[in-house]
Amino acid sequence: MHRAVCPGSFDPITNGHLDIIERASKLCDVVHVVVAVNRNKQGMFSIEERIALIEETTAHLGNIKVEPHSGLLVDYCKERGIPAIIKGLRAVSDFDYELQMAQMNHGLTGVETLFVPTSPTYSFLSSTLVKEVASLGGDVSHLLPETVHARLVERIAERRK
Ligand code: COD
Repeated sequence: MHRAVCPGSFDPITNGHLDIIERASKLCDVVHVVVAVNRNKQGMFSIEERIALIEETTAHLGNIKVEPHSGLLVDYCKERGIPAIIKGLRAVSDFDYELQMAQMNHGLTGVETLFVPTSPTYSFLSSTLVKEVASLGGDVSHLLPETVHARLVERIAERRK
């Protein structure tokens, strides 16, 4: 496949995200990692910080383009002629919502969604859970790239001041 999009909030990028991006990068010439901008949701990291962390942790792959996008994901795809979205599926609980989004996106512009089953090591992993556990003092270092873990610990400490 020439190009595909891996979208998400990436607040922050986890080893689960990275696993999907790495696998997508083997299937495509270029993977567009799209950081969705949601003005109604205040994240732990700014969009610029999330992009910097993704760029840093995917630099070794050599075919990743990271961009922010506000608005419909299908518009991002359409404007660039990208035919497919690649998503990770963690569990049956992800499936209902992912299926709805995939069908909606296909109905809107014909863009396809391809699902990659998560590695069992990361099937329970989400950015939300990582932030909660880390905020309460739990060790999440094995679930994040080293640099992301360092930034998360720093950010939690800053917020406590
Ligand atoms: N293992 C495997 N895959 C994972 C894991 C894991 N542990 N964690 C996350 N992923 C993958 C999943 O594919 C997931 O969909 C993706 O990474 C992103 O995860 P998050 O948590 O960073 O991001 P979400 O779920 O908040 O992202 C939702 C989107 C931003 C993709 C979605 O809301 C969207 O497309 N928004 C754009 C606006 C739009 O077009 N809306 C209409 C949709 S029909």
